Amino acid sequence: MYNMAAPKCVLVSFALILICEISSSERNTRDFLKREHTLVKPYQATSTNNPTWDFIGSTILTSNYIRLTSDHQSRQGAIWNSVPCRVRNWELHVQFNVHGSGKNLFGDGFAIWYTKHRLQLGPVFGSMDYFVGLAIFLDTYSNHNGPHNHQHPYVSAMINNGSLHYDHDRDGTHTALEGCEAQFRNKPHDTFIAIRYHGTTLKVSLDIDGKNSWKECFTAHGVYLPQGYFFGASAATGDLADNHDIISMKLYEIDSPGDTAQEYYGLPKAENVEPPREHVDDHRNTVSGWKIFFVIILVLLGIGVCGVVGYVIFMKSQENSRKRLY
Ligand SMILES: [Ca+2]
Repeated sequence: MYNMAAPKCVLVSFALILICEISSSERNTRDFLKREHTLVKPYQATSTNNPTWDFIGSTILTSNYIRLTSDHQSRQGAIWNSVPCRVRNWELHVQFNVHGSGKNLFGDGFAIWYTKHRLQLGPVFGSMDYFVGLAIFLDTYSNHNGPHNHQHPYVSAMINNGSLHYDHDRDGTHTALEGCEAQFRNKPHDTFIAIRYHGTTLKVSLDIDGKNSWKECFTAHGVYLPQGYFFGASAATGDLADNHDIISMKLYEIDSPGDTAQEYYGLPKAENVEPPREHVDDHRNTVSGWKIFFVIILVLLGIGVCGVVGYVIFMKSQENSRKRLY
């Protein structure tokens, strides 16, 4: 009996190992790469290789890179995926190259987007302000001399429900979720950024040292992003310029069998945003809050007075009618 069972066990476990190995090798290859959200060479807009991507503004395509802006002033360019992303947990890998002739003066940087709206040029690294979704900024130029607690270039994230303004003059410091310094410009080797969104955790990592390994930039918890938004990348130059090149954008689905997270349908939000620091608008908001309070008190008093006056008039008219009756 035992002699018969033993080879079966070996066979079964051998088959299991085979299945496990096949599925784990699949995980790391193109099965989990979402083709419709991926942009790789060759880039010809007319070719079937990139039918799901649109290019606008100063963007030019070559055989080796997509140039959002060239090293010239006042440019805006962007690329946008035309397929909304239904993947709940994902990781986006972007190979980029920011380079130019400027030694000390260069800018402004570029942004990677996961937003509700797409294909709208604007003032936020070449894309629209008051956006709805997630932005990752790779800001190469410090716009103000205020009390920055970090150097540039600076990588940061911003979550917006459409109500927040990106304050370019202050490098968006009042609306940044998290960030890190990163010297990614004018590198002789390939440079990459990874944006991972799993559950409600957003993690941004960089591979910019030519060591072929990811280094964490930051991790933020309590980040809520709905499905169905679009991936994109945009860049802008102003008085200062740089070449902002995208080499590839690859989206990986990272759902695992144990994931039971509920789908989120609300507006983008981040639970752990630092309270804004020394911002004039906040002061104004508290003042307007008090104003509203006083207005409500005045309205209530007004209603009270009207009520009393009305009651008195009513009683008098009742008295008069009674007098007339008798
Ligand atoms: Ca800046």
